[in-house]
Amino acid sequence: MSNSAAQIVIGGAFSSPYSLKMRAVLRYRHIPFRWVLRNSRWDDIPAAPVPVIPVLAWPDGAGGYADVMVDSSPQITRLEGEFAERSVVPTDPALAFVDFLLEDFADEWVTKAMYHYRWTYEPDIEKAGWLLPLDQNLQLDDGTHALAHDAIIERQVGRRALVGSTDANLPIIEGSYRRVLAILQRHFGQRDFLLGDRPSRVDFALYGQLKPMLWWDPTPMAVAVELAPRAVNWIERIDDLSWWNVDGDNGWFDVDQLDDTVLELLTEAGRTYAPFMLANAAALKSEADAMSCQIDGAEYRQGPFKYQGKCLTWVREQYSHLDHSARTRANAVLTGTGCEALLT
Ligand SMILES: N[C@@H](CCC(=O)N[C@@H](CS)C(=O)NCC(=O)O)C(=O)O
Repeated sequence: MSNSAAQIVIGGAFSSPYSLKMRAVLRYRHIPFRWVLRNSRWDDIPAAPVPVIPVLAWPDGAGGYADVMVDSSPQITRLEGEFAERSVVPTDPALAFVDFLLEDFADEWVTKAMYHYRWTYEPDIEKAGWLLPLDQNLQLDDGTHALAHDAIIERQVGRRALVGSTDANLPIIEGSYRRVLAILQRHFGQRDFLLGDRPSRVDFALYGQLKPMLWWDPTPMAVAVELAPRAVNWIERIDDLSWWNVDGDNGWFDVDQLDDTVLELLTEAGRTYAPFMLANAAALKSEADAMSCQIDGAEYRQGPFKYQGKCLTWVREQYSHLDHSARTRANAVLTGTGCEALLT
């Protein structure tokens, strides 16, 4: 298991929230792995079905790879099936469902703030423009580096509207970021993680999206230091939790005694992510050019996003697998948060 031939390889980038999320999961779980910078000279992982990062690759024992896969949430699920120790999935299926839902909120909604802050304000754009190309090649010559800076800025700024980062949506996205920070500041005044004395899927998903905002991009960093210094410190912890002690399957909170701050996070998901996901699914179904919904009394609008339609299906599938008792307990937590609208 510990020889390098058997190691899972993760292909990612320092600037990629989902890459950092998965690397943190592997570290915490004590799963032997090798990190490679995707598209660098060390990258020997074949093309994945979709050209996104992170890619996880399983060696075939003969110097190649038997399998490659993308998408962090199914990656976590697969690792749960292959490794038993230090699980990130709560043992109670009702709590596991709440965790799955909050993971998706971080992956699919909080990510909008991440992309928005990176590519909206000049200092963030310039920093990312100069640093991101170096992930793939530290020795890029100055001329090529300058061209890469211009090209990546043009491409990424041009994609802002695709994920909803428009001037019209700005108050909604930035307002949500500030509320999430305020909730986490209070939560981490009492606790080390969201759903137990151990981290779960939501901790890693939030970490992935927040890491760029709290540690990298100057504009959202300044907001975070002011509103949520505890969350800024928490990011450092989640990055490498290989030191965190776990006692078997113990350490999860009771789903019917979750902290008020966790309920507030669910309520934040209910007022933003839930209407977004529902309107997105409806727009995909009717093949409309745009989705729009009301968030906080204002109109939120963007083009429909196929992948997020799939995510809603996954959330509903997880819910449909709950037995009667687990469903009743999950419902008791979700009713009144706005998230229950996703499940009907
Ligand atoms: N749903 C995927 C998202 C992965 C993703 O969107 N990765 C981004 C970077 S963080 C990417 O590779 N985008 C492709 C591109 O920018 O060309 C996950 O959960 O891992």
